[in-house]
This record gives sequence, C-alpha cells and structure tokens, in this order.
Amino acid sequence: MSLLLSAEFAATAASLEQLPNDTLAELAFVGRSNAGKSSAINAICRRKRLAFASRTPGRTQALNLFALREGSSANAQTLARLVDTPGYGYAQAPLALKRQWDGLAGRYLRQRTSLCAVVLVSDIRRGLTALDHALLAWIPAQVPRMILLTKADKLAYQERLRAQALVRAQLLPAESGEEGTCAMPLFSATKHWGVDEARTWIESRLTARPVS
Ligand SMILES: Nc1nc2c(ncn2[C@@H]2O[C@H](COP(=O)(O)OP(=O)(O)OP(=O)(O)O)[C@@H](O)[C@H]2O)c(=O)[nH]1
Ligand SMILES: [Mg+2]
Repeated sequence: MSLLLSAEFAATAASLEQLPNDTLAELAFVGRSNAGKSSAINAICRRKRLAFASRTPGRTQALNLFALREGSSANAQTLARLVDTPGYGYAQAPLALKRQWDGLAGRYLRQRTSLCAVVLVSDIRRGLTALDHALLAWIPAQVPRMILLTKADKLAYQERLRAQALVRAQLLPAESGEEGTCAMPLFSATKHWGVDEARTWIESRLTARPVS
C-alpha cells in the first residue's frame, strides 16, 4: 500500500519552534493562496478532509503536519511527514499577515533540514508568478521540486497543453534545483488527474532520504 494512504493529521505549528524534532523526512506543499494545496494533499492521500480546503483564500494559516505511518494503528511508526503551508500572495491579506507568512513558511523552507522535497502547487490558469519565482529561489538547491499544475479541469485540452508549455518556458534553469529537471504534471483534485504521477514522485523522494 502507498505510504501516502496512511496519512493522519499530526500537528499544527504556528511558529518554527512548535515543530517536532527535525529528524523525519518532510515534504512541503507550497503555493499561492487558494491555488489548491490542501485539495491536492487530500486527493493524493485519497482522503476527503485531511487538509482543510476552502473557497476563502488564506484558509491555511499555520504549518499543518501529516504523519505517514507504517504498521498497524496500535503500534504504527511514523516514517515521514507531509506539510501543508499557508498560501502567499493573497492581495487582501494585511501586511502583518504577509510578514507572518514570510516568517513561517519562508523560514521553514530555508531552515528545515529535514525538508526532502517541495511540491509547488500552481493554478494552471495563472502560470508562475513573481512570488512563485521568489519561493523557488528560497528552496535549497539540493531539494528536489515538482510543480503541480492544478485546476487543469478548468481549461480545455489544448489550452492545458499550452499552459503547461508556458510554465516550462518560464522556469529558469536554476529553479529546477540540482536534479536538473522539474516534473510538471497536469493535475486536478476534482477529476483526480495526475494523482498517480504525483504520488509516485512524492514516494520516491520520501523514501530516498534515509530516516535518522
Ligand atoms: N475545479 C477545481 N477546483 C479546485 C481544484 N483544487 C482546488 N480547487 C478549489 O479551489 C479552492 C481552494 O482550494 P484549497 O485546496 O483550499 O487551496 P489552498 O491552496 O490550500 O488555499 P490556502 O490554504 O487558502 O492557501 C477550493 O474551493 C477548492 O475546491 C481542482 O483541481 N479543480
Ligand atoms: Mg490550504
């Protein structure tokens, strides 16, 4: 069974100090406010309300951690974690909230040594924004990343392919990290498109990092 199907809510952290010890591999979902991060986590973990998704931008305001576990529930051992992060770029967010994002999700990306991969969730209709580029620059070079082009169901087939090609062209070479390539699956949480591809990519990155 896929490790991702064992996901359970583990903790919420409103500051880096509240995070559990930096020992298990963690994979973070990042992206603009309302892009579809929480919905993507639910689709990938095949759960309806593991991460809280909402039409209201700015819904996720802390780091939410989900434990991926092996074994029966009585003595299940946590092997790795998924992290849902607050979205950035919500135009109406007060400055204080924007600073809080920078201090929380931004610092998490730059400082968390157990970060083993990042999934950047991008609404396919928007392409990469200046904030997405800034975020990609923050991710340490050795950390692999994938760009989930979500809400692909909102575009017709040809438009989807055009948008995907545009994002590929927008991506600067350094933004792919040391892996040199960046997977960019077309994704839809509602139609379950790209879910298997995302799951395979995530699992291979989580298991590539030895658990200390
Ligand atoms: N049609 C469609 N709607 C989606 C998809 N993914 C997410 N949505 C909708 O987009 C809205 C935002 O989704 P969330 O998953 O809450 O987005 P988020 O990135 O977690 O948002 P914040 O936590 O506020 O940053 C919700 O109304 C979802 O139902 C998708 O693939 N297709
Ligand atoms: Mg969210």
